[in-house]
Amino acid sequence: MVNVIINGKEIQVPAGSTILEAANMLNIKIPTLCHLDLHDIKMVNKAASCRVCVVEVEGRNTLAPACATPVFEGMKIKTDTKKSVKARRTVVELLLSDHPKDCLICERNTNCDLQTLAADLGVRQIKFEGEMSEYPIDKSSHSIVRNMDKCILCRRCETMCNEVQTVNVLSGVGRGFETVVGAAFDLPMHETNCTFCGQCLSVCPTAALTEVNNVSKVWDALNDEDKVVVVQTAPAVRVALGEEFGMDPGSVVTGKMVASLKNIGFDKVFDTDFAADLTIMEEASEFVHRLEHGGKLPILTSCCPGWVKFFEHQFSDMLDIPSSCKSPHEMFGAVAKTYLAQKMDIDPEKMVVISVMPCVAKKYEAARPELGHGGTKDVDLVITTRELAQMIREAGIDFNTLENQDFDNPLGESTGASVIFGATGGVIEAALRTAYEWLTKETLENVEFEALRGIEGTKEATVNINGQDIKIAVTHGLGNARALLEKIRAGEAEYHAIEIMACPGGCIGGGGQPYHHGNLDILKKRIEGIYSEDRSKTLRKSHENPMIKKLYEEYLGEPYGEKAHELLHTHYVA
Ligand code: HC1
Ligand code: SF4
Repeated sequence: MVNVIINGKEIQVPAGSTILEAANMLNIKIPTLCHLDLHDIKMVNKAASCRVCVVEVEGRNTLAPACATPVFEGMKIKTDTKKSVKARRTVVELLLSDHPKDCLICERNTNCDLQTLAADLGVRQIKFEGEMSEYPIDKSSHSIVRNMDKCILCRRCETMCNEVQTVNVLSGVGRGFETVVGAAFDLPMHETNCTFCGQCLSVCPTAALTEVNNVSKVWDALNDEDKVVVVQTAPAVRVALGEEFGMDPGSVVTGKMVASLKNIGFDKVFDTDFAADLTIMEEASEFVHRLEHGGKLPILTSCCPGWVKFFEHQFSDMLDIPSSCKSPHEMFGAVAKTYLAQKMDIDPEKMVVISVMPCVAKKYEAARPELGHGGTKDVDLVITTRELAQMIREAGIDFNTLENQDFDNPLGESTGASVIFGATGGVIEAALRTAYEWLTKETLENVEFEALRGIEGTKEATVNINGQDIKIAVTHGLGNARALLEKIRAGEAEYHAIEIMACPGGCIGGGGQPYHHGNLDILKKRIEGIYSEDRSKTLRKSHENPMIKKLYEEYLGEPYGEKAHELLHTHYVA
């Protein structure tokens, strides 16, 4: 341990700690901008590029960046001197000299780390004006907008993409004033290996990386009298949307969310959870089929489009192991435009299916050409949790005082198994609840597979089914997924089934969720919200959903049968 004194207060800290870490232990706030320490997912942005966190150290002539300066025995630090505060303000003023001044119309207005810092430091004038960078905005993809004029070169996105996700799309290109963060050869995003996981934009402090905003297109559909506009909401949205309206992370706002969508004017408000139950019917059937017929194992879950794109690029030699199931929201679209359209007696061409998702990759997924039927797309438009919050605000709805409302039927009924899709481990737990009963013909009394839960990077469990040990793995974050898949490719690990989600924490940590600003406790609270919603349900196994049973009876026939294959399954492309 090392003894240091910060602003006159003594503290002992582990050797090797930075000044910033020591100050945090004393609850002394040193402002930061590029720094980001997401301990739980082992991401620390060490760029030390912005110099906002400078402090004075006794015996040193120059200011020291707190995030990158290790403490030493007897070190005396002052974080609040006139010199350090003035230097921080100058750093921000210099950043603003080459930053657009369009805060009022910016995507991140009121939610931007640079804006907050400028306000906190009392920046009241644009002191330095000179050359401004002007880069074309990259709107090439369905998911992500890249606006390098707003980039402050903090490198958080690079660290996230390269070290956590191991996709290696983003890096610093050029030198000096010409430096930008982008893909090799300045390729537009849609031509790169980007998975559209959106984790880069969830850590971007400004609007340099944002989602493609579809809000005005959704309003257009709602205002088109010829269209029947059907909306579905993903499991993870209900435990995060409340944050946009000042509620605690993890608050379960399912009823208010439904009420807000009905107020906005959607013709039908349905639940992706219904389709998650449907996915379990298909995926558990596929698993049982592979198990009983010597099929390829392990089976990999396929509901996460970021993960799907990752394995298509990086593991193209293993495309026969992921489940062929479409993701739940795509299954929903396929069922809505066939079964539901018939039931409502409307032309599927007049139906617009909108998905509210915690994810930006779902936007790209919806545009995949094979995810449609008879020339019409399963899902027409995807908006994120943040975009839904924007719509609620635009409509002038007082979210907090809304009375709870229920989803419409027949595609609004769901079980606890479906809601846990939103947290890492939930998809495989839901599949096990069903596969266990199908294989053993016995009732599963304890439906909670604790070993598969939690924020740990990779989890494992062995479940004995009919005397056979079924080995399960769960991983989240693409770097963890890569490590696991490489072991399988090398024959060093064997499993029967694996769940993989691209985003840390699973969908609750999706790139379209309310910004966590570096506080991963928020993700843990959302996970708690997910499991509390599961516990509150009477039915907790997908195969018990009465509306799902009815769908098979009235329309689909057998799970994993011919009609189901036609509508609910897909294929992958290298
Ligand atoms: Fe997800 Fe899924 S769980 S992928 O994270 O399988 O986005 O919430 O909607 O489709 O159900 C996302 C969440 C979501 C699908 C489901
Ligand atoms: Fe990398 Fe994901 Fe961002 Fe694409 S979306 S650049 S894969 S972090």
